[in-house]
Amino acid sequence: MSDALVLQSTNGPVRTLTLNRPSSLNSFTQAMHAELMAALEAAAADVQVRALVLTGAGRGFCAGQDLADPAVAPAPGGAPKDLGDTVARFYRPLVLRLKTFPVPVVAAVNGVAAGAGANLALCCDLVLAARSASFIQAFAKIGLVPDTGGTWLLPRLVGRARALGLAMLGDKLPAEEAERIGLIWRCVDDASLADEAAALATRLAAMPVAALAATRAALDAGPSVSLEDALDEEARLQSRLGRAHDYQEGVAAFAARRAPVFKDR
Ligand code: T3D
Repeated sequence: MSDALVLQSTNGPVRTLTLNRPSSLNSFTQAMHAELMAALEAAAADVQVRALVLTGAGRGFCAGQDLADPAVAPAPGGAPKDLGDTVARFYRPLVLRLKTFPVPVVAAVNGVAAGAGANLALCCDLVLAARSASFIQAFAKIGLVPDTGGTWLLPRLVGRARALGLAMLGDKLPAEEAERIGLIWRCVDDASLADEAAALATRLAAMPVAALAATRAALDAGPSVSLEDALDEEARLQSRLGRAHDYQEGVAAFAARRAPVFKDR
């Protein structure tokens, strides 16, 4: 057993990070935040890494904020903690790190994903979930709003009506239903989750990942920009990508009927 709160492993171009506080369903303490951010920065800086998998140890993916963490837990008789401070110091940078990650990020949701844990998964580019997994916007049950990007992510993913239903009721959404309503990419059998996530990440790693990261950014910006601005941004991105190695390689490989070897990042 490792004491690390975030386990790291590498298989070829795929780095896997595993949240490792299984006894409390991998809920976030400040120490786990620090380890996760350090692991993300290391993966982002390593040019050999071309895809990232984020998963959890044990029977849960992540139960959000550790509600027993003295940094946030209400102390009887004590002054209330400023939760906005925790959000600004830890969850905001985490979301922005994932949303600007240089390579594709796959969430392999192995079990329950609640509160910030649910939205952490939904921040990832492609979300695979085990059939037994579930997603819970647990915030309303403890008098909070969805954070970790939830207010931004949910309506974009499933529309306002479903976003409000999920956020206000805080019900457990089974993985199959999450796939059906478009909250996640796919739900797979529990026994094949790790293999499916590895295969998906390996496939993404062989693709032009710089273009995939730009695709994520453009799609995320899409709903809040005009059609004219979206078209301008597409032109800017094609200008940049069209001058890069991967486009030249992709076209050359197409013409030569061979597999391309992409390397931009
Ligand atoms: O606070 C701020 O800084 C603002 C930011 C907030 C972000 C947030 O994430 S707020 C939302 C926090 N999360 C929750 O409210 C979820 C709380 N957990 C649950 O509702 C349930 O545990 C689950 C539905 C996720 C799973 O239920 P179940 O029955 O499968 O498991 P369990 O028995 O409840 O939990 C197993 C253990 O994990 C248990 O510990 P024990 O009794 O075996 O020693 C439980 O206390 C612990 N655990 C689960 N979630 C948390 C947790 N411990 C600390 N914090 C948790 N969030």
